[in-house]
Amino acid sequence: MKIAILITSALLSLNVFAAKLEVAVKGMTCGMCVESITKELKATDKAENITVSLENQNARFEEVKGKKISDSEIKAAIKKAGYEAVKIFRK
Ligand SMILES: [Cu+2]
Repeated sequence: MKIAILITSALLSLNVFAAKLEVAVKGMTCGMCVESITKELKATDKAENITVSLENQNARFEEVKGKKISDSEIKAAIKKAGYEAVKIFRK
C-alpha cells in the first residue's frame, strides 16, 4: 500500500499522467467555429488530443506533457478564435 502511494506520487511528479481539461464554450454555431477554436488551442503548444464539440458546446483536450496551461491562456485562446470560455474543468 505504502509502495503504491510512493509509485503514484513519483509518477505524478514526473507528469506521466496528462491533465485532462474540458472547457465550456459560448457562441459556437457551425463547423467553422469548431475549426477556429481547435486551431487556436493547438497554437498554444500546450494542448493536444483536442476535440471541440458543437453539439456539447465544449472543447476537450489534454495538456502537453511537461507543460501547464493556465485558465487565462485558455480563455485568451478561445477569445482569439472569437468565442468565450465560460467554465474550465480540470480532471
Ligand atoms: Cu461557426
